[in-house]
Amino acid sequence: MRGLKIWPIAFLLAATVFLSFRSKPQRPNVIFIYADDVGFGDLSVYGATKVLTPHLDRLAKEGIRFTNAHASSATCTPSRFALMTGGYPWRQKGTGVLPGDAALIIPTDRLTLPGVFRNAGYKTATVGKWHLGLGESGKQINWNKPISQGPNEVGFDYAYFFPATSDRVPTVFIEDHDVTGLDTADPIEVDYSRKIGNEPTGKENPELLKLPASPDHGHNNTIVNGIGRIGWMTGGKQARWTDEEVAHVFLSKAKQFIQDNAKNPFFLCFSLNDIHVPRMPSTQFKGKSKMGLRGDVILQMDWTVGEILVTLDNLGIADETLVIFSSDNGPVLDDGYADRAVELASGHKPAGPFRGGKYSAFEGGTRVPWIARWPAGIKAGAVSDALICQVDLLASFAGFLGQKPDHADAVDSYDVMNALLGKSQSGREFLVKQGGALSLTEGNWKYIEPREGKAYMELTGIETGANPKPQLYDLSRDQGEKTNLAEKYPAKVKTMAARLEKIRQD
Ligand code: NG6
Ligand code: CA
Repeated sequence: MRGLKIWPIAFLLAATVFLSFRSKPQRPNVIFIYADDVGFGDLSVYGATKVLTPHLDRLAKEGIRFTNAHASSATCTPSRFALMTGGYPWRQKGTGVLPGDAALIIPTDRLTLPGVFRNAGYKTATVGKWHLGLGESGKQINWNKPISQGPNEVGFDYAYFFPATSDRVPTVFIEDHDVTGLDTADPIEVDYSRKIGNEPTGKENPELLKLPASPDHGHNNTIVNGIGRIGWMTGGKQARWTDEEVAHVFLSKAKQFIQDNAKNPFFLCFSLNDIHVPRMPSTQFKGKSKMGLRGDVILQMDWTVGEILVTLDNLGIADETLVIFSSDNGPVLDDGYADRAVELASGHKPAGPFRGGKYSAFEGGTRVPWIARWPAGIKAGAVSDALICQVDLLASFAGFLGQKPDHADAVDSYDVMNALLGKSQSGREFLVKQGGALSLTEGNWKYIEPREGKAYMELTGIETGANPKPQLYDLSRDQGEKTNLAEKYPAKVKTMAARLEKIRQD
């Protein structure tokens, strides 16, 4: 008799232990791989057929793939600002694409995404592109001394990065506060307003270029490694990078950080240079795609992701590591260099089914790939159409790690962790995005506010979404934003315009 009574109790106990083990939020390592300018249609798992991305396809197969995920803006700096701060970038002045000598735009007293992880006892690092400014505002950066403010001052224990974009000077790597490999006898100077020194420029010596600039784009200042850059620099010859090596250098630093922290929780923001211009793949990938240099760097980017996955496998930490892959803005074919991306695309649709691309208020500007894998926490092979945005990572991880940030610390960030982990199909209820004009997405509806300006940028071949009249699209029937319903539904336009205005005032 007694024995029989014990069984249900033992079962209950075992079930409780099992359930509490399952539901107890474990603390995975988190690697956020942030690709540059990769469009919704650039990965085979999102429908690309002219270029294949087997490693990202594997990531999706072993994790969850999102179809309604967004960068907050259609260019890099503002998207990164939102990712880091949990706030819409347009609330703060000076958050547009920064030159290479800009001051740090993230206030050092603000809660940041790496700060959330640091508060939870994680080791944090950023490796790759930075593009959020360095040093104090109003002070010129002295590249030859430790640089006072940067990633380390906004939450990263370790940082290995380049200051802006690979098409902007200075073309050097920085480790924490110092330019790496700098010969102090050859100091670096940088200027964005006028030519300094007497090194050749793309404008004066186009015959020296191995990758010519597209006409009129302006990538024709100082030539480094046979490529004209935006901005002028002198000195630092020994420290200058070789473009063909950038992906490998960043990967080796990312791997090192992972290895060094395999036994403790870590957060790594791995911010790839690929597939931004100048597209200069390593020898390993040159000519390996059928789409020219842009295709080659897609292969290189995919391989990089694969290398991270192999590193996790080798260290035996794949199960307890959440890997997220996304992109900072939509795609562009011609972004300033004559790399034949347009001509060789031959039917490839970098933005997939969406209109516009990088710089645009249409979906192509901000709707980006988003894949997440966490074997211990995400069901493999899921696809989700929950509305999520990179601005949400701050509140989502804060909640997940048991923190409650003040509203002011994460104004626009929502805890959508259940959606991120595939536990719920509903994400945000609404989202404001920036691509020149601001837009408001609410359920199936998207409203783009009126904006004067060019509807089409000839240089990049991109529709900007600018229109002096309001635009309203029903994304459930018209994901390509072809039919403007604003005149048909004036009341809807009115409520959405008013809501956008209210959010702007928040
Ligand atoms: C633009 C550059 C473009 C790219 C972009 C930033 C010109 C004409 N174009 O101003 O080449 O560097 O800035 O890209 O200079 S982003 O991905 O970092 O936002
Ligand atoms: Ca970008």
